[in-house]
Amino acid sequence: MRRATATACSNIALLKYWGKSARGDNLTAVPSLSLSLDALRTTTQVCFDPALSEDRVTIGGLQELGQAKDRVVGLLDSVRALAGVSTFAAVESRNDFPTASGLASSASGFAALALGAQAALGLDLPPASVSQLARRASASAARSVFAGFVELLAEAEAASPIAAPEELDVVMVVAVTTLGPKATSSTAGMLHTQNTSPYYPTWVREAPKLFEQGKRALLAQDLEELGSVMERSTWMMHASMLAAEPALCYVRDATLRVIEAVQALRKAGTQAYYTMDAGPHVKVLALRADADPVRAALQEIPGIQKIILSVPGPAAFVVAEESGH
Ligand code: 2P0
Repeated sequence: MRRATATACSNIALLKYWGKSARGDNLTAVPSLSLSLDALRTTTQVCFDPALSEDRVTIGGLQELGQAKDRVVGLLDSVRALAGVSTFAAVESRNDFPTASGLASSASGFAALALGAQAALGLDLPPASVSQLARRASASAARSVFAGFVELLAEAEAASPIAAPEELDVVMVVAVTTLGPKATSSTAGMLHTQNTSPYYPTWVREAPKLFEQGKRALLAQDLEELGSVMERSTWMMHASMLAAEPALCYVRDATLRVIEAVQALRKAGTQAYYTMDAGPHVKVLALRADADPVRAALQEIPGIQKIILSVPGPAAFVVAEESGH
């Protein structure tokens, strides 16, 4: 029996990825830049056990079957091929935040799985190789292998870190608007956008410019410029979905109320900027010193279930490794 446990933080894209490359292999069509979040973590134990007759997968104690399980098995197969073994594994994964609801649980989940699975088989792969394994399962997971601010270039095999967590003294204030799983997964939503939205080619043309502009702002520690580019990246991505047939709209009324509150904060002199992913929640980037007033402004909004505050997070890490009987 060979077992390892790994933890990875979720990440939120400041400059978004939406769409796959025509080259296949789950390569992304556009570059993205993310922030790993300390407060949103997945911990995954992978146990390769000769007594098993198939892979077993649980998330939060519930057994996964069908497509969700197949994605995990695909990653396990890649790791088994690298290690030259055929032993089945039991995978137990836990999130400390809502699963599959637009809080990037697939990012932290597949990063923790990739790191844990290869550690269990004693591969000791470099982070770039772990990132590549994670990306092939879920592109945003490539970024969760690394700490702080991370880029995944268009059609890149792996992500890479571009700035340490302390580069900007920021906090992400996550306003959770609804609990429960989302209606359309990211994978399905982006394929639908790609196949039916006349705005999608424009998104693919514009996203790299936003990426360059946002990355420059980050490296210049210019939060105002980074925040403004982040909001444009969010809206351009959502515009491409809204123009799909039928329209794909993740935004809800509570989402818009949070955006208005952030705009009001800004008008009153607080640096705060919003972003949304494939879900109704709003993530607000602000200076760490303003975390409490931003939280106070958001938690009174009708429809807000919960506020999660997070500072920039560390790289994925192995918690425990064990081999024996
Ligand atoms: C991102 N999202 O850059 C974008 C912004 C959601 C909106 O990456 O199909 O779960 O598994 O590669 O990585 C969510 O998509 O999709 C995502 P797959 P993934 O964070």
